Amino acid sequence: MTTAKTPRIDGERLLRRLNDLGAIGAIDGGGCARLALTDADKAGRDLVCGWMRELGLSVSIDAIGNAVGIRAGRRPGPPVMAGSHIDTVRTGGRYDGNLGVLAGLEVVAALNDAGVETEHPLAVAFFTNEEGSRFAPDMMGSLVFTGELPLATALDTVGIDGARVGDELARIGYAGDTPVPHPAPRAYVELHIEQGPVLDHESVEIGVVESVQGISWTEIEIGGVSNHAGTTPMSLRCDPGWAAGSIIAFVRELARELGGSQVATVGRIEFFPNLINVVPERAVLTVDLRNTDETTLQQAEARLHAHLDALRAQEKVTITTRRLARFEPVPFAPEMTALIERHAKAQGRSTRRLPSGAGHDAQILAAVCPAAMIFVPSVEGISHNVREFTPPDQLEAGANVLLSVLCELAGADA
Ligand code: HGY
Ligand code: MN
Ligand code: MN
Repeated sequence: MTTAKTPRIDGERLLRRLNDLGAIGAIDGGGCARLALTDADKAGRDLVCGWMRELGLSVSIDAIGNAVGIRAGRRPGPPVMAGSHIDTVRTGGRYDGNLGVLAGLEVVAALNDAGVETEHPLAVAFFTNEEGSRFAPDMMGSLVFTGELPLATALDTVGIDGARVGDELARIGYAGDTPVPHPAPRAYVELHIEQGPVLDHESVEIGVVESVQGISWTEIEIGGVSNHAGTTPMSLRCDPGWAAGSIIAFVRELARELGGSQVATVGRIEFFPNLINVVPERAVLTVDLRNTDETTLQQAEARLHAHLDALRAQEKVTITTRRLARFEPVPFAPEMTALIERHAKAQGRSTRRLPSGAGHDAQILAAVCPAAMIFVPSVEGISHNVREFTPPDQLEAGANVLLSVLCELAGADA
């Protein structure tokens, strides 16, 4: 009987995998573009599922394309799960999501190398379409995994390019046969970059995530009268372009006025016919509102809709809205945040508790099992940008906290 050694994270191996995955859908500036269910996403999925199999995991793909690799424990039963996502935004970095999945695989590799068994099964997962930027809502795969979003609704979702989730999933070969929703994992832990400036500015090594802030995504379509840019007097215009600009300015001012954690973003805007000498007939834009406090987030939504009412009256435009995503703030269980903090401190890491400004699959899993997140710093808080960066030693530090937390939760050999 070989005696188990102490499992160790191999930072070089983790970095190699991050770079190999980052090379798929690589774009100028060192980032990657792997929008959900595109060919690049497929290529990333194929690579990661290959690594899962090389590590001896039994891999299943479910009906929405979530991939789960399981390492058997001494006892059967619900696994302790690590995971995140490998889809990216169009101008993504190498770490958002990818780190949580590949650090989970690195934990498995470390346990394999050390010959360490666990009492409970260990799972590593990546969830479909966490970003939500091609197909809303975000966290789509984990919402279906937990049963919060019906599979049929997800499969019938049409994206910003007119594609349908179910068709794209079949096209890339990831419409799996594992049924959804899944039985709840025993626990879920997600290592992720902070994507904000706090840890980096305060030179703190590990973020203990206490909650994820509320998210409100709305698509706004404004209809007006297309007209000649040169001949139409300003007093006769019914201009969706101007109305869109008014909304953009309004949400910025609203966030400043509400203060605190309130943020507001117009990230996507389209004009039709989008020509220099034509007053637009139609404008479509999205508003992303977030706040750690649900009541204030609802106030922000109400203020936005009141502004739309004023625009309808003033500019005589038609305005319709479509809710793309809505999540209330999610607190993580105190015993899970305490667990993360204890392991990070035991490894001599500086820690700080903080909310997450970004949405994550962990907030969805928290509805069905004890869930937690470990943050590592993002240099200058940059993310959803090819310049996203976390130094290798900080990636390794995060993976080591993940290793010891998972070992405790899964009952690894001492
Ligand atoms: O939008 C978000 O917070 C995440 O990146 N899906
Ligand atoms: Mn992410
Ligand atoms: Mn993201």
